[in-house]
Amino acid sequence: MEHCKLFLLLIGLSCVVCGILSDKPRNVLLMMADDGGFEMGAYRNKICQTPNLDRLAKRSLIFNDAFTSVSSCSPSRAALLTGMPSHQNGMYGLHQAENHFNSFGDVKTLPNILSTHGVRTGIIGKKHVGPSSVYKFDYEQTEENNSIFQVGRNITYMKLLAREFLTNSTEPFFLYVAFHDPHRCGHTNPEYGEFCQRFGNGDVGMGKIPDWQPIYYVPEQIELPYFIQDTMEARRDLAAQYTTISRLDQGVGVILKELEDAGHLDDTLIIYSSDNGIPFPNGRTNFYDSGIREPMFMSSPIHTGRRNKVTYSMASLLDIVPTILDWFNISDDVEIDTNEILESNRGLTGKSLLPLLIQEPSNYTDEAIFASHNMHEVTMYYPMRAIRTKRYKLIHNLNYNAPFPICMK
Ligand SMILES: [Ca+2]
Repeated sequence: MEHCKLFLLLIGLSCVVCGILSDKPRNVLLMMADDGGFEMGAYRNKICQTPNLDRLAKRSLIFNDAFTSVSSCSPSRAALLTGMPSHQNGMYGLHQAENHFNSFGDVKTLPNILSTHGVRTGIIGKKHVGPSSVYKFDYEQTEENNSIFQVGRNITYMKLLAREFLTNSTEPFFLYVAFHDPHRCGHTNPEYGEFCQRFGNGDVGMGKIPDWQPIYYVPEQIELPYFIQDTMEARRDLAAQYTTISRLDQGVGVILKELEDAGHLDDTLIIYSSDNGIPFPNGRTNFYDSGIREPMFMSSPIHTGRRNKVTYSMASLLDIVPTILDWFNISDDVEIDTNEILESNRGLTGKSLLPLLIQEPSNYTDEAIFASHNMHEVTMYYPMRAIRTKRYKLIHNLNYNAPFPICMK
């Protein structure tokens, strides 16, 4: 009889384990900042107030050495969504307007792969990649059918869109929330301030975003990054950027609240990162660490053992596709480890990061990240390749006699 009880208990336990590991629906929420950096408490910035990001960090594995493979918006997002660097997916520069870059028409992308496996896909915010048939989401609320200010910076509107997507999802989902904050906007909309820090703040003519309580800073308060010159102009810029980060931070908070209210906080892998370095000299469009190192949190409802811990493993945004495919247990669509770049079976070069949620590697000597940059704006041709290990950094400037173009937007 005792044996029988033990047997039933074991069956029961194994079913519980099965239930946790495979039967429960699995979803993904990927949140990306636009030109965001390490201006948050979780990365030891003591001035910039980011309680929502800090709370997410506490339930996440925190990456110390995460890097983008290209420090430019469209190329970075194309690499993020294909798992392939620029020269493999074809997005050599910015997508919009006269720049007009697109990925190859036969590239397999995360939303298209997931759709064929019964995962509902959604994007809210800045898309900035094409062609649309290659990056096809089931639910799209982007700059292509909205104002980018509304879908990328109005966190109340973004919240309602997220609610619409989440309440209409009966199958597993992948929701990509691409904030436009804290990108600069002074070149297009100077009335909102250099970082759009006045958009929706309730002042006359600025409108009011109900879910945002702006936090203001004085230039003397700012914690200057090591690579930015200490001038009053730079401090004013950073003070404006910090205020915009309070909108990003509270946006992360309301999106996570929507996820929780929809009942999906405990079955969703949550990833937060940024597409490229902050928009300052030595930041965006550079391959120095200040241009390619990114914040990254990964929060799993299943792997909870390393929450609020730091990983020093080298990670790349190229690892996001393999990680999400691993999470959904999809492995048959994309060939791994091939250097072929001319055929439609271009392979993924990244790796799943899920094992890091369980255990830190015993050594990092084999780890490296790679970067490939050609342009930002179409007039900014300056090709670079880079390899970064724990110990060494190599940037190969292929056309080193050319002047280094400075990004104006
Ligand atoms: Ca960007």
